[in-house]
Amino acid sequence: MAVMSYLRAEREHKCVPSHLAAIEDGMKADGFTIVPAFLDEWELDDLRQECESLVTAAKQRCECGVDESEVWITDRGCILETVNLKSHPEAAWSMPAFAAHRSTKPCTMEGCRALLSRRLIDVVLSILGKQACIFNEQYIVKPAYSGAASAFQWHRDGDWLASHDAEDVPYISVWVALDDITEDNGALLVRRSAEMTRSSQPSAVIPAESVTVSAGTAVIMSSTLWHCSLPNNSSRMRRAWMPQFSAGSICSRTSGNPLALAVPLERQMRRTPQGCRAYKGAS
Ligand SMILES: O=C(O)CCC(=O)C(=O)O
Repeated sequence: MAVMSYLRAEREHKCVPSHLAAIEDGMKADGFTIVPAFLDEWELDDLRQECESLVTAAKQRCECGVDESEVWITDRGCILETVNLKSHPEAAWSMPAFAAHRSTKPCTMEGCRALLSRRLIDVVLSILGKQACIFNEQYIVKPAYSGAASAFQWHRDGDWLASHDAEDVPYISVWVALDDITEDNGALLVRRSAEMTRSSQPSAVIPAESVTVSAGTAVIMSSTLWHCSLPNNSSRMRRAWMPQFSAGSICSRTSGNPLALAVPLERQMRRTPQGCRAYKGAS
């Protein structure tokens, strides 16, 4: 497996160019890269706390306070999103509006800081180029003993593009384990393939590999990577954090409007919905 050693540039939390190059090479060769110890202990703790806050808030909203089974989490696909675009539409394209909303309860300033860390931004810009945007962010929470209800079937994250008449913009998912991941609690399975491979079925020829990693490890996946995840059969909740980034805004071919978040990462791209430019190929 393309496990690479990852040494953080001290203090500044920047990735040094050789690490960025190794991450990019892994993406090109296999469609994914594993980055051990991507989060430090403080970020891990901050994101776990934010995850708990989102679980509590979602539980209150669905009025299932007396429901101890946590079936309500699997009923919503085990996904908890950080941003509510219905109440904060401007957070979809404006970095200041996004950061303000993203830092407010049930989210936290510390969680927002982890998302906008120089280290993560450097990795994203090096893979996707200067027009990269945040286009989604979610936690994936598999309750204890949730079995098959918490398994994810084989899919590519970019499968929805065609069904939503969306422009074909490359994007990546930065899946980060918030708990130690085993085959018993919901490991990812991947079928490595070159980043640009677009076969419509998971190839039976390419073996599925399980990704068992420690908390804090990132698995950076291309939107074309076939992957799934196993059920959580353990006695503890299994959590992951997964911000997603696109190489430009992902717009409807019909309306031209962005279909998800399109928050530019580079300061000079942070303008207006129009200023957040559509993807025009590698920058
Ligand atoms: O965390 C998991 O179990 C899988 C998440 C996933 O595959 C996805 O959200 O696309």
